[in-house]
Amino acid sequence: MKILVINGPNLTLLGRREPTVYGRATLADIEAMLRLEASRLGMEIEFYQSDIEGELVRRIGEAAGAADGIVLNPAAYTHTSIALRDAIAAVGLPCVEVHLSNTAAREPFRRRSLTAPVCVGVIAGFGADGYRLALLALAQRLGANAKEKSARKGAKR
Ligand code: CA2
Repeated sequence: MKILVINGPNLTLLGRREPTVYGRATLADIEAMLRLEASRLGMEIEFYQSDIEGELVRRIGEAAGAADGIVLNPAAYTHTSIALRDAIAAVGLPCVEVHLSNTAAREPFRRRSLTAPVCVGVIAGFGADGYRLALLALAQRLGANAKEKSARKGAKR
C-alpha cells in the first residue's frame, strides 16, 4: 500500500518560525516520524513538498494508478485553490487533509477550506501528530476496502 504525502507552500519553514502556532518539528522530522509509522503499518510513503500550486496539481494527478491514497497539507492553498480541489476530485484516490493548527479556531479566512469537501476527512489541531493520524485513517480505510473486496470475491466463488 503506497501513500503519497504532499505538503504545500511555506511548510519548509516549520520548526524555524512560529513554533507556538505550528510546533517545533521540522518537515524532515515529520517525514522521519511518518516513515517509521509507515513501516510499522506495512505501508510505503512518498514525501513531496512544493510552494508552487501547479506543481502540487501535477503531483496529485501523477498519483493516479501509482499510489493508493494521499495525505495532503495544502497550507495556504487550502483556502484559495479551486485547481487543487479539482485535482483531488479528479484523481479518484482517498485524500486526508491535514493541518498542524486548528484552522477553525484561527482567523475567519482560515475557516473555509476549498479542498476539504473533496477529501475523505480532515485532521486539524494536533500538530505533527496529525500526519500520523491521517496515515492511520488511510490504513484503516484502505485495509477495510481491501478486505471488503476479497470478501465479495469469495462470496461470488
Ligand atoms: O495549520 C496548518 O497546517 C496550515 O495548513 C499551515 C498554513 C496555513 O496557511 C493554513 O491556514 C494552516 C501555513 C503553512 C506555513 O507554515 C509556516 C511554518 C512556520 C512559519 C511560518 C509558516
